[in-house]
Amino acid sequence: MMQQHPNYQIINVDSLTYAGNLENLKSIENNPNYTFSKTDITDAQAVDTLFRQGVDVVVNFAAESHVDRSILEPEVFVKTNVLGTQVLLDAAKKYGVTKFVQVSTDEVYGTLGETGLFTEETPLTPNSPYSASKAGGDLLVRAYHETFGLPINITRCSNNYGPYQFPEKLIPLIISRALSDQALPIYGDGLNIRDWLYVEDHCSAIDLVIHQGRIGEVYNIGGNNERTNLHIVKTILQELNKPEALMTYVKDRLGHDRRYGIDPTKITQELGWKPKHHFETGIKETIQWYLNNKEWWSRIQSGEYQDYSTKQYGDR
Ligand code: TDX
Repeated sequence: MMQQHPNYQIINVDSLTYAGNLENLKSIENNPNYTFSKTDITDAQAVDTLFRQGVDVVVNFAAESHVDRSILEPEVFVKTNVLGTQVLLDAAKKYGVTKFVQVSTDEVYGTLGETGLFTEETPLTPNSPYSASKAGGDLLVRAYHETFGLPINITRCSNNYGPYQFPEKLIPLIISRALSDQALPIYGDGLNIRDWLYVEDHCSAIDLVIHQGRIGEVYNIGGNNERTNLHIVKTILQELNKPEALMTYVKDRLGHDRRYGIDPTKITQELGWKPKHHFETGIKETIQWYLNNKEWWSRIQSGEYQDYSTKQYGDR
């Protein structure tokens, strides 16, 4: 956003949970158009103070996002993803904004069989506490548009990948564990399918929705890159020259969605969005980034993340 719109004043609101990391923002921290605020979006008073400065556009990226964590501990997901969204909506309604963009996920649509794709009309049938909490937030956003006329858009993207992704998500988890010669946990039969999107392509879509999205509309974002988890893991192992023997089949995730696939026709035709990154090159660039930034993810692998990792994978 700062590169594309150098005149915009950006306020970055983050409560810095286990997944937040100010190190990721070093390159912009001294930019006069950028402010950071360590604020929890469930803190209505703090959010009100932020809005009092005058805010034109809200993009709600703030969320608890990891499905496995939501199975272990659903409460914080409801607090941040539902109540936090409501606090932001109330502030947006009170002070007035030109656009409120809710960044959501294809997971609110549930799971697909072997055929078909999620469109914006697919009914919401979330299967995990995480996706249910995101669907709850989305429905509140929709309701604030219908009831109060708040100018909103909702975006629903497929699985993101790229640099700086927290190493609990499949791709950075597999890269970092393979580099440390640790077992690579494959849930179930490894044949679940996800539709992968390079993070900057997701960002360019959000930029378009902010500026050109028709008020009240939902936009699905996906780059037609469906891959099985096994394909992803084997690609990474091949790139890193590590043995497939590291792959370890473990108990399946509870309620594990079988397949996600996005139909991006609406955003492509209405807003002219096109992803720039092909999966085959994007994944190689991503692997290279993790190879070049071992210090970044090694630091993350210690501490709080490690406690969770112990519960999840039985590491010491
Ligand atoms: O260790 C693992 N082994 C494994 O087989 C992990 C962490 C995951 N998996 C599987 C589960 C999924 O089928 O890989 C697939 C991807 O898993 P995640 O990286 O946890 O992503 P997913 O559950 O698909 O959700 C992600 O994409 C949609 C994000 O975490 C969500 O926030 C987003 O909404």
